Amino acid sequence: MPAIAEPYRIKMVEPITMTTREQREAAIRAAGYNTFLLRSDDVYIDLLTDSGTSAMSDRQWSAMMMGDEAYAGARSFDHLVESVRENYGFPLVCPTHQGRGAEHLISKILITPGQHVPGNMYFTTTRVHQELAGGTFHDVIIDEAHDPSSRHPFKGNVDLDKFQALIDEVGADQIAYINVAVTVNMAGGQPVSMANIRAVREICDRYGIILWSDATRLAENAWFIQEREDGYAGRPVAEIVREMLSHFDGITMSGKKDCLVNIGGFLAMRDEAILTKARELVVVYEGMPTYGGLAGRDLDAMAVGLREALDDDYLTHRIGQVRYLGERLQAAGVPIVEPIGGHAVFIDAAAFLDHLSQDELPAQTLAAEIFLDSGVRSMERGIVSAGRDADGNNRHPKLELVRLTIPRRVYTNSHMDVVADSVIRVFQRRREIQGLTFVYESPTLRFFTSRFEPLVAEAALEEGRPEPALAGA
Ligand code: P71
Repeated sequence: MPAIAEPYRIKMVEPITMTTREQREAAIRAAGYNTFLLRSDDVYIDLLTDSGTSAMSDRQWSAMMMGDEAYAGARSFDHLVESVRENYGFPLVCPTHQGRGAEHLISKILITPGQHVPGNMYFTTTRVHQELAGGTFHDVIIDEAHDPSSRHPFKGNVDLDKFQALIDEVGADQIAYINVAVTVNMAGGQPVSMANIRAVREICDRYGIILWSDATRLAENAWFIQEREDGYAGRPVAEIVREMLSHFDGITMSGKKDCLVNIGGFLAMRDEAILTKARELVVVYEGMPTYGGLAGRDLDAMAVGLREALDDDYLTHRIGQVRYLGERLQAAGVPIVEPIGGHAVFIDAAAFLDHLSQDELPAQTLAAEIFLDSGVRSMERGIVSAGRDADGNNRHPKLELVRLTIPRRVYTNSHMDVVADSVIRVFQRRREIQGLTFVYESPTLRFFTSRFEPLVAEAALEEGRPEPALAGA
């Protein structure tokens, strides 16, 4: 395999902080052992998320300088619409401040309270907006998606039998729409095949069900289709994206991922009636329909970034970098979700800390331990993220993961080596690590702001011993 270097060169740099173990102990304690509550200045390599953390290109920065900040009718909006039409094939666009703004609007527009919304695995903000609109989410992803060791090439696929069973059970008229995410974040950044999208479209056509997509990471999905699906080798990603999207009635987009911007999102669709409703709502919740809570310059940056993200060389390097990190961990025996996904390496925290029960919050614990070891920030994607069900009971998701999320065009493979070395060090002393417990649990999207303490602290306090920073620390 020839080495794949960055298909860009570095024109501007941002210094990052190096910390000592003592500083990191103080920082994680102050953050209630929640990596979301750490200060960025205390973080060395920030793999919390790939959302809004991209480096923009010189072209994007130039476009920003040309942004039109008129309150209404700005040409920046026209630029976004043109770019969406050309690259995604949707004629109609409604900008929003970010992805969840678009999710909020589409949930309100398409869901009548009491209806059902199938999707290929939940995403936190997506499901919350569906529930707030009175809908009930149903997971119709294939079973392999819930198995970290399954090497299915398209682990994001919709299970057509599960979708059909839901239609049979509740009736097609009680299904608000089906939401197909490309790629599937919570499954590990796993793609959906073109064949599966086509098959879902057929079912939707048969029953008159709206087919929507969460297209947040669509470029990465298309790259996997090019790599893995018969008939797509050698086809440009831009072409595959157009074909993928041709099957959908519309999309919600978080521009903070595959549009390579720090803020922004939108709805895009074909149906004028949906656009009209979106425009009625966007003025209440986001801003005028031509800016949707964004500055004109943000719209221009997004218009340029969404095109850049479809570049084959960029994607080969991008996904190659994620793979580089994943393969280094695999070589050391660290359990990770396979196949390695598009935006992140997901560590199987349940297997990594198999001496902890899920209620001892293995993924939350592991994220804190990795930070303590090296200042690398990751994100819990397990029982804490899954929250509670309608009866107030903790959901126990099959996947208990720590996500090492790679920002786009930001870090080099030297950074990936530092991350791999740190995770491997923690892996080697995993038996010393003990769990965490909630000390404050926030009622919605609890992973963002909840606080924790080491479980050993309780025992230590009872015995009158001083509280350690974290078990094994
Ligand atoms: C990610 C994020 C950002 C995030 C959201 C919630 C908790 C923690 C971090 C955002 C997504 C996403 C998908 C598939 C919609 C959104 C919302 N992801 N769909 O992975 O991944 O977009 O953040 O722009 O509102 O870190 P938004």
